[in-house]
Parts: sequence; C-alpha cells; structure tokens
Amino acid sequence: MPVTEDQLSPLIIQSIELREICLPLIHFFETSFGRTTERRIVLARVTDADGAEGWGECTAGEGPFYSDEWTDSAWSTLCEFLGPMVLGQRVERAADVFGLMRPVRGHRMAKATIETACWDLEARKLGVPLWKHLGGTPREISCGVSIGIQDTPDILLEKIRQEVDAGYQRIKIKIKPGWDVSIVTRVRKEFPHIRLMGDANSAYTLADVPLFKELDGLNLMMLEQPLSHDDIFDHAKLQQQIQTPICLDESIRTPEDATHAIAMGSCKIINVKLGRVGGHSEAKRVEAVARANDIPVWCGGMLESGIGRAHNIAMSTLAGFSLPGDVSASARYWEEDIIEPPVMVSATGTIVAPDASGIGFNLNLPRIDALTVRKQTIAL
Ligand code: OSB
Ligand code: MG
Repeated sequence: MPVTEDQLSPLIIQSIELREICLPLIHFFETSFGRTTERRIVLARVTDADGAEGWGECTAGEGPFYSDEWTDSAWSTLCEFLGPMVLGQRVERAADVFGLMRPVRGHRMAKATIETACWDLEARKLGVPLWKHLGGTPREISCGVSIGIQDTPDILLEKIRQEVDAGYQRIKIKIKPGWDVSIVTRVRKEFPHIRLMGDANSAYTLADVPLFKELDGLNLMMLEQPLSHDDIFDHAKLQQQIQTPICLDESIRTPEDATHAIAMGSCKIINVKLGRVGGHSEAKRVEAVARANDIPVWCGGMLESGIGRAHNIAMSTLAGFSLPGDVSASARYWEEDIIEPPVMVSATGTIVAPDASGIGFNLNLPRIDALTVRKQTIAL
C-alpha cells in the first residue's frame, strides 16, 4: 500500500544487491576515445527496512576513457566503501543519500548507482511515478540521437537518414580529428535543415581554433566538449572566439562546476548526465543552477540499459531540460532490453514518461538473471 509524503518513514537501507550484466550492442558505438561493442553494466537493487525496493544502474564505461570511473572501479568502490557507508544509516529522504557518501571523493557514477535506486524505492513507496516525485512536468520529453563515428561517411549519412525518418528531433554526430569539418560539411549538404550538433569528447586543443571557425559556418546547434575533459578555462577562451554555442559534458561533475563554467562563459548549454553528476539530487542542483542563469540543459546518455534509460526519462521532465536529449529507443541499442515494455519513441521524436510508480517500467528478471556475470549482496 502506498503511503503519503507525511506518512513516509525515514529511509534505512537494508541491503544492496549488486550485479554485473553483460549486454552486447546491436551496433558498435565509436567516439574519439574508442569503440564499444558490448556493455558491462553494474545494476543495484536496494531494499530498505520497510521491505521496499528500488533499482539503479551505474553508467561507468568499460574502461577509464570517458571519465576515470569504469565498471570494475565502480564495482569495488560500491562493495568496499559506498555500500558499507550507507547500510543501516537513517536519512529522512532519498535526497539525503548522496550526503551519506560524502567521505568518498569523486566516484560519482558509483554513488549514483545507489542514489538513483533510493529515489526509485521512495517513489514506489509513495505510489507515484519517479518523474513526478522529482518535480518534473510535463510528461512528454523531446528526443535526439547520438550517432558514433562510422567506417565510412556514406554509412553515417544512411544512419542519419534513418533517424531523421524515425522522427528524432536532433542529430548529434561524434567528431574527432580527421572526422570533422569534411564530414559535417557533407552532412549539412545532405540535410540542410536538421538540428545538428557535434560531440568531440575532448579530442581538440586551443590550437584548433581555425578548425572551429570553419565549423562556425555549418550552423551547428552546439559543439559538445571540444577541449580537455576537466577544463573550463580554455573552453571560455574558445567560446570567445567562435559563434557556435559550446555545450559542456565531461567538465561538469558538480553544481559548483556548472556555476563556475557559466560565470566564466565556458559554455552556453549543459549536458546533464545522471551518473557523471552523482545521481538525481545533484542533477536537480545542476539543473537549478543552469535554469537560474538561463542556460538550457539536456539529458546525456551513456548507452544505458532500460533501468538507466528509465531514470534518464524521469530526470528529463525537469523544467530546465528544454533541449532534446540523448535518450532514445531501446531498440537502437539492444536486441532485447531488460525492462518491459522497452523504451519507445513516438513518430515525432518524443517519449511519454510512464504512469506507473517508481521508474515506471517492469523489470525482466529472468533476462537480468540470464545476463548476470557476477552478483554480490551487501547487507547488515
Ligand atoms: O559523450 O555523450 C557522450 C556514450 C558514451 C560515452 C560518452 C557519450 C556517449 C554518447 C551516447 O554520446 C549517448 C547514448 O546514445 O546513450
Ligand atoms: Mg558527450
């Protein structure tokens, strides 16, 4: 039986069941830092003292290339430090769980695994959809796609054609030295009117200003994370010299990073990733900072399985998420997702956040079991 906000008892985490699942991608995903063919994803099932449960997904990649976290670092940080740190602790709300993990520096993707599961758990106890519990409105979110580097430009053009025809509202292509101005020029010629952007994943330096000036002529909605993964200073220098809005991804790990980057003029748009910032509470803070400064945000993706995707959908309903995100249909990634129904996108490139409580999708437990390669339970 659901309870009201007033009746909600304090949250005491009783157990954390961690699993690693291995899930092959339908098509490899290539960025400036490498190619992924198969995901190794850590999932967490958290239970509390009232017997409620919630699910979270770790967005760390298979190696420390997008960020310094990766599947195994998250697994051991969760088992050795974060799990024991939160177990049996009493907090008023899921919103307080991030604070329990403060002694651990960084490791935000590992933290978000537990933190997001607690939000799902709390929303389920209240019998409300997570998106509502987070304060989201309206229910329908705008979707774009992120298309990796391909073996040939023709394959890329064909993929863009498919996604435009499917109704996605904006196309992001990955760029890197040697796969940039000439490619974007070809795409623009073929698709003069689409909302288009490029994501460099930190492949460039300030020595590349002339190249960015060439890109300025191609009417990109934004250029994502052109410079170093931890930089905000050089991005400000670059933004002063180009017209295309810079969007920061890797560089924004905290609400303070967002404050500093906005104050310095390092970006005009922010990509919010739930894992990178440490979960829903921190994501809400980043969104609030951006909204207070009239900086639009959108939801980034990390090739999530259904659980992470469902959390992304919920987050994307927050008011500041005014641009289409990298949240797209399950079928673009997986033969079969681990949730039911899979995430579906409308013909106009939108997803309607579900009505059911918590993340709002059913878990396909037999499929999760079949994909599990290791499992560990941390309990009192
Ligand atoms: O930089 O946004 C990125 C995937 C893995 C690591 C980094 C990024 C991405 C994506 C994919 O762009 C977005 C998605 O479709 O999930
Ligand atoms: Mg990015």
